[in-house]
Amino acid sequence: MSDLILHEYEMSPFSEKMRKVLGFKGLTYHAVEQPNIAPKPALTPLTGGYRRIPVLQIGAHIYCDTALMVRELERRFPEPCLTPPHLLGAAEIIADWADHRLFSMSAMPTVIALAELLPPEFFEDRAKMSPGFTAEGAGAMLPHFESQMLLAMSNLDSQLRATPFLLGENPTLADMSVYHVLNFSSAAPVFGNGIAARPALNEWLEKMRGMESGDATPMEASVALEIARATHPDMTPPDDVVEDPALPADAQVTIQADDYGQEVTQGKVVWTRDNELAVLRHDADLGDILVHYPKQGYRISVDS
Ligand SMILES: N[C@@H](CCC(=O)N[C@@H](CS)C(=O)NCC(=O)O)C(=O)O
Repeated sequence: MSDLILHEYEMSPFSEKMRKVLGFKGLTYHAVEQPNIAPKPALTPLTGGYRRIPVLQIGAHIYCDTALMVRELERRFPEPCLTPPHLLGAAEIIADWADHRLFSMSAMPTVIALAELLPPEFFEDRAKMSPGFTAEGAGAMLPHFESQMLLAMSNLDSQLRATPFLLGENPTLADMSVYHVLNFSSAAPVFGNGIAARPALNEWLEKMRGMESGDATPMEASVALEIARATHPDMTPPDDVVEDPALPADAQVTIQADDYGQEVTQGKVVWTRDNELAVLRHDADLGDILVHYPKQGYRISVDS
C-alpha cells in the first residue's frame, strides 16, 4: 500500500500538476477528495490552517505547496528525474514563473468561463483569498490578463518549435508547471483558441495530456486523518539540514503565503533546509504533526 496521500479535487490545476508528477514517476497514491471552497474540516486539522490544494500527506508529515512536494518526491523517488542537476535551476525558475505569474494571468478569465460548473459561493470564497477576485470587478481586468497570457503562449510556442519539451529532449518540472496552467486555462475560449493557433504549443499540450497521471486509489478523509493520528512524525533532521539563524530550532513561528490564501500555520521550528522549513504542531485530536513548507513564497515570522 502506498504511503502517499494526495488531498486534492478533480478540477484543481495544481492537483493536476501533482497527478502528472506522480504519473511520470510511476507512483501509486491515495487520493482524498477535498472541497473546492473553505471550510475544509478534514484538511485544516492536518495543516494547522493552510487551506490551499493540493496537500501531500505521508503519515504524520504534511507537505504544503506543490513546489515543495515535487522536491520531496524527487528525493524519495529519484528516477525518473524531473530536475536533472544541469537543468535544476532553469526548471525551478520556470516552475515558479508558471505557478505564480502564468497562473495569476489565467485564473480569472478561466474561472469566469467555468462559472456554471462552480458552486455559487465560489467567487465570494476566492475574493476572501485574493482581494479583488470578484466576478463583478473582473470586466476591467480581463483584457489585460488575456493579452498577457497570449504573449506568454507565443514565447512558449517559440521554444517548443525548437525543442520537444521546454528544456530540451525530455520533460522536466518546467513542463509540469506550465502544463497544469495551460490545461486548465484551455477551458476559456480565448485561451483555447490561443493554444490552437500555436501548433507547437498545441502539440506539446496534447503530449502532456497523454502522459500517465499516476495510479490513484480513492481514500476517505477520515482514513487519512486516522493515519495521521496513528503515526508519530520522524523528527530526525535530514542530512542536508541547513541551520537558518533567522529560524532557530524551537522558535515558535507563523507561516503565511505571500500571494493569496491568508490562512496561517503556527508551529515550532524543528529543522530547516535551504528552501524548506519543518514545524511541529500539536493537534488536540490528531497529536503531533510535522508540517513542511517551502521558504520561497511564504512569509515566516518568529512570534514574540
Ligand atoms: N503555490 C500553491 C498554489 C496552490 C493553489 O493555488 N491551489 C488552488 C487550487 S488549484 C487553491 O488552493 N485554491 C483554493 C481552494 O481550492 O480552496 C501550490 O503550488 O501548491
